[in-house]
Amino acid sequence: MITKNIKTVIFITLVYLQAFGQVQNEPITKWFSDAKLGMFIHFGLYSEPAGEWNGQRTGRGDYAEWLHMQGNWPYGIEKKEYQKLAKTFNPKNFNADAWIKSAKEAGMKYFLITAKHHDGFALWPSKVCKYNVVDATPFKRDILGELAKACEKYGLALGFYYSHWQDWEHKGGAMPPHITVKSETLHPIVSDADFESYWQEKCLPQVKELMLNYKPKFFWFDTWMRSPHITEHRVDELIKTVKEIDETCLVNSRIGAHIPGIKDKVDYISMGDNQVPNKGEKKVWETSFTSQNSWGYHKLDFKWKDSGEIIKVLVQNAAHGGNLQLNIGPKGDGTFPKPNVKRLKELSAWVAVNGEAIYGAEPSPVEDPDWGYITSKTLKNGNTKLFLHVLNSKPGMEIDLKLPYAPSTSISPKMLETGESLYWYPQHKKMNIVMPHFVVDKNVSVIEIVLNHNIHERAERLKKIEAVKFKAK
Ligand code: FHN
Repeated sequence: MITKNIKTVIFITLVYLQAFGQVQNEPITKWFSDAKLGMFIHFGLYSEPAGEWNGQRTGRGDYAEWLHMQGNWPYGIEKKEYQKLAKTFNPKNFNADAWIKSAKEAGMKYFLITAKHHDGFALWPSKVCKYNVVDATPFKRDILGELAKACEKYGLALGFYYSHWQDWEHKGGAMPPHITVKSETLHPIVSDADFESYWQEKCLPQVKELMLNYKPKFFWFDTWMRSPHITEHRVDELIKTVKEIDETCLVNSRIGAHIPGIKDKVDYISMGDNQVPNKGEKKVWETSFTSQNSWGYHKLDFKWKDSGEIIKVLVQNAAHGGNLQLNIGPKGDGTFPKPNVKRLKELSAWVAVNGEAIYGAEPSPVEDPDWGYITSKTLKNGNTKLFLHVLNSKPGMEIDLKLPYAPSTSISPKMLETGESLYWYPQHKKMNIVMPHFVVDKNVSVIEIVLNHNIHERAERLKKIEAVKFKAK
């Protein structure tokens, strides 16, 4: 009887919330914009040769995942030769649980993997094409299936990168947009009829298969320049394929980066590779950021970014309303390269004490200061908490926080990590704050300030007053 009553109360509450908009109004992108940090993985046949072919480094751009086209530069590797990699692809130490656990520990809220990259090879047992991990390799395990289970276990949202434009396996898939050697064009553009056959026979059915088999929360499609094949009609068709199965599954803007108005068609915006903008977008957005120069693991690429740089990009994006998707290229045996293991641990240490300043945070109406970035949160009582992310802090250094109005003297800034209260003094429309004498974090130290009002509302009001004054003049 009691259980029945509880069920009825829950049902009525849900109906009420639906009817009055609280559930309905929550955008489908809310989880994504709250998340702020995700893991991106480039893993495939190219992970074993890792940027080297017959003792030679990959040409141009140093992208290990481009080996098929950039090994034996500029000619690329013959299809038959490249595809032989499948016969020995056997990442024996691949452990989905370990990957997702380390993403979780590093503070990542979602996980994105190359289900199919440009080489056309699928990391799941696709019924659409035998060029996949179960049918074509000795490994014979459903990598995506294992990862999907681990994501569920650790509570991470799962997403798939799917190369819908470039596909070097299917005869109709788009080929690299270049190159003329001794007046011969290496990859003549595929005809629209051939591309259409790829689109109908492989791309759309595989995306459907991914949707039905693994129920991803988002897709990351990849174009980065004008393409005659990726027309508005095809973009609409692809979006429809996803949304017909789950309308809450998110789709990114690089599904058709060159199409005018693309941002209005999609759920979130993907920046260019490693692009960290100085201001936000109207929609939620993300930067995909490499750990090395290459996306896939490259054994000769030593340009590893340090964790300080990664954390700075994380806070810069958060302050502008965007996410950071940190890319990792696992090695051919299925393990993460040592520099990644180290950086994930460092990231984990930073978010463990400063996560509050990132997750679910919003930009503040204060413009970027010269010492770092600012995020904000609205507290339950409507007041604002500001988080000041101070880069490269020095002992006793003074920073100033410019406010849209004179600061109230009851404000008390504190270090988020240690709880130390900081000395500060008001000036006209600004607070001067003195940093601790012991540096809290050499990369990004965070100060929290609880305001006794809502800064967004106040800034809005002031803007309106200014506008009225301006009109009156
Ligand atoms: O060509 C790909 C590249 O290999 C990688 O996947 C990146 C990720 O953003 N996207 C393309 C280049 O922009």
